[in-house]
Amino acid sequence: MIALDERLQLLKAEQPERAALIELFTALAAKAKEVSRIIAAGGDLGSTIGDQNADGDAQKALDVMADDEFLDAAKLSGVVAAYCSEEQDRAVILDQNAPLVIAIDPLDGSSNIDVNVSIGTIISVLPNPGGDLQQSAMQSGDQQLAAAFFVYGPQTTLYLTLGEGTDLYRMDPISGLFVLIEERIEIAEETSEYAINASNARQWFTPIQRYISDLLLGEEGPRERNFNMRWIGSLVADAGRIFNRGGVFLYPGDRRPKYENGRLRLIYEANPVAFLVEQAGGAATDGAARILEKTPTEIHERTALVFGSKTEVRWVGSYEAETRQGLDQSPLFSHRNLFRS
Ligand code: AFP
Repeated sequence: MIALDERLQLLKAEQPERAALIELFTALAAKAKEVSRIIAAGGDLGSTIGDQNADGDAQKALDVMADDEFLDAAKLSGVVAAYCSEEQDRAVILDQNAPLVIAIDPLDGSSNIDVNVSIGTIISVLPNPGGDLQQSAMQSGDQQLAAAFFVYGPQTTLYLTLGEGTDLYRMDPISGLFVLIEERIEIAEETSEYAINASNARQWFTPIQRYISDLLLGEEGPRERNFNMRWIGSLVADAGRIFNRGGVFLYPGDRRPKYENGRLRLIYEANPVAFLVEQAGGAATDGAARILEKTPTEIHERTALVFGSKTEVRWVGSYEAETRQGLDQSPLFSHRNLFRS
């Protein structure tokens, strides 16, 4: 099985115009290997350091360390104009004339650091649009040139797309090399497994409450089959499972203050995951609209996020459509919905 570095060098020879992207992912993968080994060694990585990120989330030691490492990788690559991170209030400007902009969640799943649950790094790569680089990440997800996430778990894995399918690599624990495991992954179109933080049920808006309620009715309900639930609390771990065996992930907006647009960030979480998922034949929306068509206005803006098996994402959209059309009040729709004939 071919190693990532070898595959990237072959691509560089075939498509020299993508040399910058290849330089960047070569540097990022090298750093991810270091971060993976730091995590595996344990230690007091989950302690809060007294600071907060732009959105007021307490920063953990590993959040800051991972951010330092990946910022260093961006600098070393020599191809990044601006570095936009969950851990940085504003974009870090590196080189006005460099071709790429990176948006990153350096350490996703911080609340799982101390309990040995999979965590990860999520990366979006955009073209440098020129002008004010503080605005350079304000591009729709369809403009992405590449997206990736690393999962630091029992295995360290990498899901990567350069726009021609999503490939899965696994890091060899001895050599530290990322080796190609599966090329052009395809996410199952159908699923009977959903992922949502059910403790927020009382906070959900009507469409999600109705959608989940119908799943819980199982074979006695309108879906006429039973469903299973998984929720890891690490986006990258739930996403990796969905790539592997299908499923639908939901982090909807809800009634809690600051959660009207959910918890996840558009630029460095939803957009890269959506690009990877669509490249694998899945779908990603905010419940109704396609994620990759949304135009960001602020680096840390949030979005509701529903992604995974295409058919199930469409089911969620049908419940949203009923509410928009006021049909969810009709007794006719108490046991079926637009998606069912
Ligand atoms: P942390 O990085 O603060 O742990 O948040 C992780 C995350 O952004 C995402 O990875 C999870 O899917 C989601 O939050 C879990 O959110 P809840 O803790 O509200 O379930």
